[in-house]
Amino acid sequence: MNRIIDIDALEILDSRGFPTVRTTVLLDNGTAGVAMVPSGASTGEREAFELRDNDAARYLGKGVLKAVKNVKQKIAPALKGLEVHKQNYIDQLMIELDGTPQKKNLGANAILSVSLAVAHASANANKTPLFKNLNKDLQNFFLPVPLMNVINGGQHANNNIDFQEFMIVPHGANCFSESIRYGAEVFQKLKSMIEKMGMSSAVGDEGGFAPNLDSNEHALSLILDSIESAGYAPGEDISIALDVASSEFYKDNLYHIDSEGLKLNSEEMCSFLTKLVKNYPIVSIEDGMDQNDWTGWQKLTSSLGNDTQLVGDDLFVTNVEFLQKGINEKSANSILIKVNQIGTLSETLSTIELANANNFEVVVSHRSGETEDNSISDLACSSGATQIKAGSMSRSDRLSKYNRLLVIEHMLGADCSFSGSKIFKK
Ligand code: 2PG
Ligand code: MG
Repeated sequence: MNRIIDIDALEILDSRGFPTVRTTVLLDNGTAGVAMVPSGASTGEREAFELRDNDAARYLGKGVLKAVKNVKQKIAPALKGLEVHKQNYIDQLMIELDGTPQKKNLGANAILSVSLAVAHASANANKTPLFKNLNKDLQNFFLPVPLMNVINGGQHANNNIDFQEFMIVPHGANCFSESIRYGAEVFQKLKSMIEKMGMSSAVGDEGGFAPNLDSNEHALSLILDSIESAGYAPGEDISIALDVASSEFYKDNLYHIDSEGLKLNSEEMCSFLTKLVKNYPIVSIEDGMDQNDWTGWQKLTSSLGNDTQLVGDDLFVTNVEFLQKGINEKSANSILIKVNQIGTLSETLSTIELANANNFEVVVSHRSGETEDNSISDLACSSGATQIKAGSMSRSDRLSKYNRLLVIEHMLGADCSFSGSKIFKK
Protein backbone atom coordinates (compact mmCIF):
# COMPACT_ATOMS: atom_id res chain seq x y z
CA MET A 1 0.00 0.00 0.00
CA ASN A 2 3.01 2.31 0.38
CA ARG A 3 1.98 3.74 3.72
CA ILE A 4 4.10 6.00 5.89
CA ILE A 5 5.37 4.10 8.92
CA ASP A 6 7.88 6.54 10.35
CA ILE A 7 9.23 10.07 9.92
CA ASP A 8 12.60 11.01 11.31
CA ALA A 9 14.39 14.36 11.26
CA LEU A 10 17.68 15.88 12.31
CA GLU A 11 19.57 19.13 12.37
CA ILE A 12 22.21 19.39 9.61
CA LEU A 13 24.15 22.35 8.18
CA ASP A 14 23.52 24.37 5.03
CA SER A 15 26.05 25.92 2.63
CA ARG A 16 26.63 28.89 4.93
CA GLY A 17 27.25 26.66 7.94
CA PHE A 18 23.87 27.40 9.53
CA PRO A 19 21.55 24.66 10.78
CA THR A 20 18.70 23.36 8.68
CA VAL A 21 16.29 20.42 8.74
CA ARG A 22 16.81 17.02 7.07
CA THR A 23 13.83 14.67 7.10
CA THR A 24 13.33 11.02 6.15
CA VAL A 25 9.92 9.54 5.41
CA LEU A 26 9.94 5.74 5.74
CA LEU A 27 7.35 3.48 4.07
CA ASP A 28 5.99 0.06 4.93
CA ASN A 29 7.57 -1.41 1.78
CA GLY A 30 11.02 -0.49 3.06
CA THR A 31 11.61 2.47 0.73
CA ALA A 32 12.14 6.01 1.97
CA GLY A 33 12.37 9.62 0.82
CA VAL A 34 14.76 12.26 2.09
CA ALA A 35 14.70 16.06 1.81
CA MET A 36 16.78 18.97 3.11
CA VAL A 37 15.47 22.50 3.43
CA PRO A 38 17.14 25.66 2.04
CA SER A 39 17.25 29.08 3.70
CA GLY A 40 17.25 32.65 2.35
CA ALA A 41 19.20 35.77 3.36
CA SER A 42 17.22 38.44 1.50
CA THR A 43 13.85 37.12 2.59
CA GLY A 44 10.55 38.68 1.58
CA GLU A 45 8.30 40.08 4.33
CA ARG A 46 5.41 37.82 3.37
CA GLU A 47 7.36 34.54 3.19
CA ALA A 48 6.36 31.49 5.20
CA PHE A 49 7.97 31.41 8.64
CA GLU A 50 11.34 29.74 9.20
CA LEU A 51 11.35 28.40 12.76
CA ARG A 52 14.67 28.92 14.57
CA ASP A 53 15.40 28.10 18.22
CA ASN A 54 16.64 31.59 19.22
CA ASP A 55 18.78 29.86 21.83
CA ALA A 56 21.91 32.00 21.90
CA ALA A 57 23.88 29.13 23.47
CA ARG A 58 23.63 27.09 20.25
CA TYR A 59 24.60 28.11 16.71
CA LEU A 60 24.17 31.82 17.60
CA GLY A 61 20.45 31.27 18.05
CA LYS A 62 20.03 29.70 14.60
CA GLY A 63 19.48 26.11 15.72
CA VAL A 64 16.45 24.25 14.32
CA LEU A 65 15.85 21.73 17.09
CA LYS A 66 12.32 23.04 17.63
CA ALA A 67 11.50 22.42 13.96
CA VAL A 68 13.06 18.94 14.17
CA LYS A 69 10.97 18.22 17.27
CA ASN A 70 7.83 19.41 15.48
CA VAL A 71 8.50 16.95 12.66
CA LYS A 72 9.04 14.05 15.03
CA GLN A 73 6.49 14.77 17.71
CA LYS A 74 3.67 16.64 15.96
CA ILE A 75 3.76 15.91 12.22
CA ALA A 76 4.89 12.27 12.31
CA PRO A 77 2.04 11.00 14.55
CA ALA A 78 -0.51 12.76 12.29
CA LEU A 79 0.92 11.25 9.10
CA LYS A 80 1.70 7.68 10.15
CA GLY A 81 -0.46 5.18 8.30
CA LEU A 82 -1.28 7.54 5.43
CA GLU A 83 -0.73 6.53 1.84
CA VAL A 84 2.38 8.34 0.62
CA HIS A 85 1.05 9.14 -2.86
CA LYS A 86 -1.60 11.48 -1.45
CA GLN A 87 0.67 14.54 -1.57
CA ASN A 88 -2.11 17.14 -1.61
CA TYR A 89 -3.96 15.51 1.26
CA ILE A 90 -0.80 15.20 3.33
CA ASP A 91 0.22 18.82 2.69
CA GLN A 92 -3.27 20.04 3.54
CA LEU A 93 -3.21 18.07 6.76
CA MET A 94 0.05 19.75 7.78
CA ILE A 95 -1.34 23.17 6.87
CA GLU A 96 -4.33 22.52 9.12
CA LEU A 97 -2.19 21.09 11.90
CA ASP A 98 -0.20 24.32 11.86
CA GLY A 99 -3.28 26.52 11.59
CA THR A 100 -1.57 29.86 10.78
CA PRO A 101 -1.28 31.62 7.39
CA GLN A 102 2.55 31.78 7.53
CA LYS A 103 3.11 28.37 9.18
CA LYS A 104 4.29 29.98 12.39
CA ASN A 105 3.40 27.13 14.75
CA LEU A 106 5.19 24.20 13.21
CA GLY A 107 7.60 26.23 11.06
CA ALA A 108 7.67 26.19 7.25
CA ASN A 109 11.09 24.51 7.45
CA ALA A 110 9.58 21.60 9.40
CA ILE A 111 6.56 21.30 7.09
CA LEU A 112 8.53 21.64 3.84
CA SER A 113 11.06 19.00 4.86
CA VAL A 114 8.22 16.51 5.27
CA SER A 115 6.37 17.64 2.14
CA LEU A 116 9.44 17.16 -0.07
CA ALA A 117 10.48 13.92 1.63
CA VAL A 118 6.96 12.58 0.98
CA ALA A 119 7.38 13.45 -2.72
CA HIS A 120 10.69 11.57 -2.84
CA ALA A 121 9.27 8.59 -0.96
CA SER A 122 6.34 8.43 -3.38
CA ALA A 123 8.70 8.51 -6.38
CA ASN A 124 10.93 5.84 -4.85
CA ALA A 125 7.95 3.63 -4.04
CA ASN A 126 6.86 3.92 -7.67
CA LYS A 127 10.45 3.26 -8.79
CA THR A 128 10.10 6.42 -10.90
CA PRO A 129 12.41 9.44 -11.04
CA LEU A 130 10.96 12.37 -9.10
CA PHE A 131 10.43 14.57 -12.17
CA LYS A 132 8.27 11.88 -13.79
CA ASN A 133 6.43 11.02 -10.63
CA LEU A 134 5.48 14.67 -10.14
CA ASN A 135 3.73 14.82 -13.51
CA LYS A 136 2.78 11.37 -14.73
CA ASP A 137 0.85 12.61 -17.78
CA LEU A 138 3.64 14.67 -19.24
CA GLN A 139 5.24 13.13 -22.35
CA ASN A 140 7.53 15.90 -23.53
CA PHE A 141 9.73 17.38 -20.89
CA PHE A 142 11.32 20.80 -21.25
CA LEU A 143 14.67 21.42 -19.64
CA PRO A 144 14.87 24.91 -18.15
CA VAL A 145 17.25 27.63 -19.27
CA PRO A 146 19.75 28.19 -16.45
CA LEU A 147 20.21 31.66 -14.94
CA MET A 148 23.74 31.54 -13.54
CA ASN A 149 24.69 34.09 -10.93
CA VAL A 150 28.31 34.89 -11.82
CA ILE A 151 28.70 38.14 -9.86
CA ASN A 152 27.28 38.30 -6.33
CA GLY A 153 26.51 41.53 -4.48
CA GLY A 154 23.91 42.85 -2.04
CA GLN A 155 23.21 40.56 0.90
CA HIS A 156 25.13 37.69 -0.67
CA ALA A 157 28.62 39.15 -0.65
CA ASN A 158 30.85 41.36 1.43
CA ASN A 159 31.46 43.87 -1.37
CA ASN A 160 30.08 47.25 -2.42
CA ILE A 161 27.79 46.18 -5.27
CA ASP A 162 24.14 47.07 -4.61
CA PHE A 163 22.43 44.63 -6.96
CA GLN A 164 22.36 41.14 -5.51
CA GLU A 165 22.80 38.99 -8.61
CA PHE A 166 24.29 39.41 -12.08
CA MET A 167 23.38 36.31 -14.04
CA ILE A 168 24.29 34.97 -17.43
CA VAL A 169 21.55 33.34 -19.50
CA PRO A 170 22.93 30.95 -22.14
CA HIS A 171 19.65 30.73 -24.05
CA GLY A 172 21.28 30.44 -27.48
CA ALA A 173 22.51 26.91 -26.79
CA ASN A 174 20.62 24.12 -28.53
CA CYS A 175 20.26 21.91 -25.45
CA PHE A 176 20.67 22.07 -21.68
CA SER A 177 24.13 20.50 -21.52
CA GLU A 178 25.42 22.98 -24.09
CA SER A 179 23.98 25.86 -22.08
CA ILE A 180 25.93 24.61 -19.07
CA ARG A 181 29.12 24.49 -21.14
CA TYR A 182 28.55 28.06 -22.39
CA GLY A 183 28.06 29.23 -18.82
CA ALA A 184 31.05 27.39 -17.40
CA GLU A 185 33.35 28.80 -20.08
CA VAL A 186 32.21 32.36 -19.43
CA PHE A 187 32.65 31.78 -15.69
CA GLN A 188 36.31 30.78 -16.21
CA LYS A 189 36.97 33.77 -18.49
CA LEU A 190 35.39 36.10 -15.95
CA LYS A 191 37.60 34.63 -13.26
CA SER A 192 40.80 35.34 -15.15
CA MET A 193 39.61 38.86 -16.06
CA ILE A 194 38.92 39.67 -12.40
CA GLU A 195 42.33 38.30 -11.40
CA LYS A 196 44.04 40.33 -14.15
CA MET A 197 42.44 43.46 -12.68
CA GLY A 198 44.32 42.60 -9.47
CA MET A 199 41.09 41.76 -7.65
CA SER A 200 40.13 38.76 -5.59
CA SER A 201 38.27 35.99 -7.37
CA ALA A 202 36.86 34.72 -4.07
CA VAL A 203 33.18 33.80 -4.38
CA GLY A 204 29.99 34.88 -2.60
CA ASP A 205 27.19 32.78 -1.13
CA GLU A 206 25.92 31.52 -4.49
CA GLY A 207 29.33 30.70 -5.97
CA GLY A 208 29.65 33.84 -8.11
CA PHE A 209 32.58 36.24 -7.85
CA ALA A 210 32.32 39.11 -5.42
CA PRO A 211 34.82 41.79 -6.46
CA ASN A 212 34.60 45.38 -5.27
CA LEU A 213 33.50 47.32 -8.35
CA ASP A 214 32.74 51.01 -8.57
CA SER A 215 29.26 50.63 -10.04
CA ASN A 216 26.59 48.13 -11.02
CA GLU A 217 27.29 49.01 -14.65
CA HIS A 218 30.90 48.00 -14.18
CA ALA A 219 29.70 44.49 -13.29
CA LEU A 220 27.58 44.46 -16.45
CA SER A 221 30.42 45.51 -18.73
CA LEU A 222 32.76 42.99 -17.14
CA ILE A 223 30.27 40.21 -17.84
CA LEU A 224 29.82 41.39 -21.43
CA ASP A 225 33.59 41.28 -21.93
CA SER A 226 33.80 37.78 -20.50
CA ILE A 227 30.99 36.56 -22.78
CA GLU A 228 32.83 37.93 -25.80
CA SER A 229 36.20 36.64 -24.71
CA ALA A 230 34.69 33.15 -24.38
CA GLY A 231 33.69 33.47 -28.05
CA TYR A 232 29.96 34.05 -27.63
CA ALA A 233 27.70 36.79 -28.98
CA PRO A 234 26.06 38.83 -26.19
CA GLY A 235 22.31 38.94 -26.68
CA GLU A 236 22.32 36.12 -29.19
CA ASP A 237 24.08 33.24 -27.46
CA ILE A 238 24.13 34.59 -23.95
CA SER A 239 22.19 37.43 -22.35
CA ILE A 240 22.14 38.93 -18.87
CA ALA A 241 19.58 38.65 -16.06
CA LEU A 242 19.58 40.72 -12.86
CA ASP A 243 18.21 40.15 -9.41
CA VAL A 244 18.21 43.72 -8.17
CA ALA A 245 16.70 42.56 -4.83
CA SER A 246 15.67 46.17 -4.36
CA SER A 247 13.63 45.52 -1.20
CA GLU A 248 17.02 45.33 0.53
CA PHE A 249 17.90 48.95 -0.27
CA TYR A 250 14.48 50.62 -0.34
CA LYS A 251 14.29 52.93 2.66
CA ASP A 252 12.03 55.92 3.35
CA ASN A 253 10.39 55.53 -0.07
CA LEU A 254 13.73 55.81 -1.86
CA TYR A 255 15.99 53.32 -3.63
CA HIS A 256 19.49 53.78 -2.20
CA ILE A 257 22.06 52.77 -4.81
CA ASP A 258 25.03 53.54 -2.57
CA SER A 259 27.85 52.47 -4.90
CA GLU A 260 26.72 55.19 -7.30
CA GLY A 261 25.65 57.76 -4.67
CA LEU A 262 22.03 57.63 -5.88
CA LYS A 263 18.77 57.97 -3.97
CA LEU A 264 15.96 57.38 -6.45
CA ASN A 265 12.20 57.63 -6.08
CA SER A 266 10.02 55.00 -7.67
CA GLU A 267 9.74 56.79 -11.00
CA GLU A 268 13.48 57.44 -11.18
CA MET A 269 14.26 53.82 -10.28
CA CYS A 270 12.03 52.73 -13.12
CA SER A 271 13.90 55.01 -15.55
CA PHE A 272 17.26 53.80 -14.17
CA LEU A 273 16.35 50.18 -14.96
CA THR A 274 14.82 51.08 -18.32
CA LYS A 275 18.11 52.75 -19.30
CA LEU A 276 20.11 49.69 -18.28
CA VAL A 277 17.91 47.48 -20.47
CA LYS A 278 18.49 49.87 -23.37
CA ASN A 279 22.26 49.76 -23.00
CA TYR A 280 22.88 46.09 -22.17
CA PRO A 281 21.47 42.76 -23.40
CA ILE A 282 19.36 42.29 -20.26
CA VAL A 283 16.47 39.87 -20.80
CA SER A 284 15.23 39.56 -17.23
CA ILE A 285 15.02 41.74 -14.11
CA GLU A 286 13.96 40.25 -10.78
CA ASP A 287 12.73 42.44 -7.93
CA GLY A 288 13.50 45.65 -9.76
CA MET A 289 11.07 47.37 -7.41
CA ASP A 290 10.42 46.97 -3.67
CA GLN A 291 8.05 44.28 -2.35
CA ASN A 292 5.49 46.92 -1.29
CA ASP A 293 5.90 49.34 -4.17
CA TRP A 294 3.05 47.85 -6.21
CA THR A 295 2.56 51.05 -8.23
CA GLY A 296 6.29 51.11 -9.01
CA TRP A 297 5.93 47.55 -10.30
CA GLN A 298 3.03 48.64 -12.52
CA LYS A 299 5.13 51.48 -13.93
CA LEU A 300 8.07 49.18 -14.59
CA THR A 301 5.81 46.60 -16.25
CA SER A 302 4.22 49.16 -18.53
CA SER A 303 7.63 50.56 -19.40
CA LEU A 304 9.55 47.31 -19.96
CA GLY A 305 7.09 44.44 -19.73
CA ASN A 306 6.53 43.97 -23.44
CA ASP A 307 10.01 42.73 -24.17
CA THR A 308 11.71 42.16 -20.83
CA GLN A 309 10.97 39.47 -18.29
CA LEU A 310 10.08 41.12 -14.95
CA VAL A 311 10.24 38.58 -12.16
CA GLY A 312 8.45 38.95 -8.83
CA ASP A 313 10.32 37.25 -5.98
CA ASP A 314 9.82 39.17 -2.71
CA LEU A 315 6.70 40.59 -4.37
CA PHE A 316 4.91 37.25 -4.79
CA VAL A 317 6.72 34.92 -2.34
CA THR A 318 5.42 31.89 -4.29
CA ASN A 319 1.95 32.64 -2.95
CA VAL A 320 -1.19 32.43 -5.13
CA GLU A 321 -2.79 35.35 -3.30
CA PHE A 322 -0.02 37.82 -4.17
CA LEU A 323 0.50 36.37 -7.63
CA GLN A 324 -3.21 36.90 -8.35
CA LYS A 325 -2.89 40.53 -7.22
CA GLY A 326 0.07 40.95 -9.59
CA ILE A 327 -1.89 39.39 -12.46
CA ASN A 328 -4.89 41.65 -11.80
CA GLU A 329 -2.81 44.80 -11.47
CA LYS A 330 -0.32 44.01 -14.24
CA SER A 331 2.61 44.10 -11.87
CA ALA A 332 5.44 41.92 -13.28
CA ASN A 333 5.07 39.28 -16.00
CA SER A 334 6.96 36.43 -14.40
CA ILE A 335 7.38 34.73 -11.02
CA LEU A 336 10.26 33.28 -9.04
CA ILE A 337 9.34 30.00 -7.36
CA LYS A 338 10.99 29.04 -4.08
CA VAL A 339 9.59 26.03 -2.24
CA ASN A 340 10.43 27.36 1.21
CA GLN A 341 8.73 30.71 0.62
CA ILE A 342 5.39 28.92 0.80
CA GLY A 343 6.28 25.72 2.66
CA THR A 344 4.61 22.81 0.86
CA LEU A 345 5.05 21.18 -2.54
CA SER A 346 1.30 21.26 -3.30
CA GLU A 347 1.04 25.00 -2.71
CA THR A 348 4.15 25.53 -4.84
CA LEU A 349 2.53 23.57 -7.68
CA SER A 350 -0.71 25.57 -7.38
CA THR A 351 1.24 28.81 -7.70
CA ILE A 352 3.07 27.51 -10.77
CA GLU A 353 -0.26 26.42 -12.26
CA LEU A 354 -1.74 29.89 -11.78
CA ALA A 355 1.34 31.47 -13.37
CA ASN A 356 1.23 29.09 -16.36
CA ALA A 357 -2.48 29.74 -16.86
CA ASN A 358 -1.81 33.49 -17.04
CA ASN A 359 1.25 33.34 -19.29
CA PHE A 360 3.60 34.37 -16.54
CA GLU A 361 7.05 32.85 -17.06
CA VAL A 362 8.11 30.56 -14.22
CA VAL A 363 11.66 30.61 -12.82
CA VAL A 364 12.28 27.88 -10.25
CA SER A 365 14.89 29.04 -7.75
CA HIS A 366 17.33 27.90 -5.08
CA ARG A 367 17.98 29.96 -1.91
CA SER A 368 21.28 31.57 -0.99
CA GLY A 369 21.59 29.01 1.83
CA GLU A 370 21.41 25.58 0.18
CA THR A 371 22.25 21.92 0.66
CA GLU A 372 22.98 19.05 -1.69
CA ASP A 373 19.21 18.56 -2.04
CA ASN A 374 18.31 19.04 -5.70
CA SER A 375 14.55 18.47 -5.70
CA ILE A 376 14.09 21.84 -7.45
CA SER A 377 15.71 20.48 -10.61
CA ASP A 378 13.04 17.79 -10.89
CA LEU A 379 10.38 20.35 -10.01
CA ALA A 380 11.53 22.64 -12.83
CA CYS A 381 11.31 19.85 -15.44
CA SER A 382 7.94 18.57 -14.35
CA SER A 383 6.07 21.82 -13.92
CA GLY A 384 6.42 23.74 -17.16
CA ALA A 385 8.95 26.16 -15.69
CA THR A 386 11.03 27.66 -18.48
CA GLN A 387 14.00 28.62 -16.32
CA ILE A 388 15.96 27.62 -13.25
CA LYS A 389 18.10 29.90 -11.11
CA ALA A 390 20.56 27.84 -9.10
CA GLY A 391 23.65 29.97 -8.65
CA SER A 392 27.00 30.01 -10.32
CA MET A 393 29.35 27.45 -11.83
CA SER A 394 31.12 26.73 -8.56
CA ARG A 395 30.29 25.16 -5.18
CA SER A 396 28.68 21.73 -4.95
CA ASP A 397 25.46 23.06 -3.39
CA ARG A 398 24.90 25.01 -6.65
CA LEU A 399 26.29 22.45 -9.12
CA SER A 400 24.16 19.76 -7.53
CA LYS A 401 21.10 21.32 -9.17
CA TYR A 402 22.71 21.71 -12.60
CA ASN A 403 24.27 18.24 -12.42
CA ARG A 404 20.88 16.72 -11.65
CA LEU A 405 19.49 18.41 -14.76
CA LEU A 406 22.36 16.97 -16.81
CA VAL A 407 21.39 13.54 -15.50
CA ILE A 408 17.73 14.15 -16.36
CA GLU A 409 18.68 15.27 -19.88
CA HIS A 410 20.78 12.11 -20.24
CA MET A 411 17.92 9.93 -19.01
CA LEU A 412 15.36 11.51 -21.32
CA GLY A 413 17.49 11.65 -24.47
CA ALA A 414 15.25 12.57 -27.38
CA ASP A 415 12.20 12.86 -25.13
CA CYS A 416 13.16 16.31 -23.92
CA SER A 417 13.55 19.75 -25.43
CA PHE A 418 15.32 22.91 -24.34
CA SER A 419 13.31 26.13 -24.08
CA GLY A 420 16.26 28.26 -25.26
CA SER A 421 15.83 31.65 -26.90
CA LYS A 422 12.12 31.14 -27.65
CA ILE A 423 11.12 32.26 -24.17
CA PHE A 424 12.76 35.67 -24.20
CA LYS A 425 10.80 38.33 -26.00
CA LYS A 426 13.64 40.77 -26.48
C1 2PG B 1 16.84 35.62 -4.22
C2 2PG B 1 17.48 34.49 -3.45
C3 2PG B 1 18.13 33.42 -4.25
P1 2PG B 1 17.82 34.55 -0.91
O1 2PG B 1 16.72 36.74 -3.72
O2 2PG B 1 16.35 35.41 -5.31
O3 2PG B 1 19.10 33.88 -5.12
O4 2PG B 1 18.26 34.94 -2.39
O5 2PG B 1 17.73 33.08 -0.85
O6 2PG B 1 18.90 35.11 -0.03
O7 2PG B 1 16.50 35.21 -0.66
MG1 MG C 1 15.45 37.40 -5.54
